[in-house]
Amino acid sequence: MQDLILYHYSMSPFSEKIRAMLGYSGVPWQSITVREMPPRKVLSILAGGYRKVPVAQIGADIFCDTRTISDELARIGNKPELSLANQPQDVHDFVKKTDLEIFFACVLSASDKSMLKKLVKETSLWNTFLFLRDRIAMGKSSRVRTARRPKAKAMVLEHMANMEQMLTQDFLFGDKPCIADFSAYHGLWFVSDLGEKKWVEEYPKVKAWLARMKTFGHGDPKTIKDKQGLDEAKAASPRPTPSESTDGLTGHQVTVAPDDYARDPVTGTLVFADDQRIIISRTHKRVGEVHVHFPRQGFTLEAVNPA
Ligand SMILES: N[C@@H](CCC(=O)N[C@@H](CS)C(=O)NCC(=O)O)C(=O)O
Repeated sequence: MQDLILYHYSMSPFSEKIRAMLGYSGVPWQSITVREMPPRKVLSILAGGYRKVPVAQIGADIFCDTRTISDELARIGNKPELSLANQPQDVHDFVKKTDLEIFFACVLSASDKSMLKKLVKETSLWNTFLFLRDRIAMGKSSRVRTARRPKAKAMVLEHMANMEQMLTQDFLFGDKPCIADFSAYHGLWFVSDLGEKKWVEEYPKVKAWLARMKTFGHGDPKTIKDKQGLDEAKAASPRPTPSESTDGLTGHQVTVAPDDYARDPVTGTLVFADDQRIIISRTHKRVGEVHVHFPRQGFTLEAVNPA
């Protein structure tokens, strides 16, 4: 089996969530850095216009959203605690809130002039202008209601206070980490590391937990070029689907899109859908056929030409 390829960029919190899971699981990986905003040619070939990051690839299977990527890491690394599917309801509730409401609160409250300066330093002034323009446009088409900055900061502090109560053991739901720890980690990483906010100082257990999460590192990725990712997809065939798909749209042209923000649709032929996963087949002359995987929850699935 080919090593997993992660398409990501350094300042992306959801990418950091997966990088930390890769460190924790010890799954070998290859790294392809993408721009902070579209156009991202390699991802438009492989994932057909899905515009969120990160995206992962194993051969001719492409995984969109950190939920499908973490399912793969759980399977390959034999770490079932990384899959949401194996978790009790309280973990589901925590992850849902943390990956959306709290993520936005972290980003809004910690993004300031010094963060923009970092982006200018890491990329360029022009890139930073394009980034801001892109995110403003993305915000306009978003269906997520976000808090204003002072409220966002209050939400982050309340979240930390809640975590401080939860941390009676080394990790949020026990003595070893699970998907909830990684969901909580990436937002606070953004606030504390990129945003350099000292808010965690008031919460000693959260501070110690954050340090513990960082010890997982990112593993030892091999940096490769876009071309290698595309060549790997071309050389492989999509793996068999998990079971027979019984969804009525199977075999039809469909669009799949996130239902919250960055809702750009991806078109393909539905090959599998159940209550956990959607898989569509897409063909591109550069790579041949690929299967693109999405979580079922949080995505719309529609026929292209409904009867
Ligand atoms: N639900 C998605 C969220 C991913 C997400 O929002 N990623 C951010 C970067 S951290 C993004 O894609 N922003 C827009 C972009 O980079 O084009 C997941 O779990 O992967």
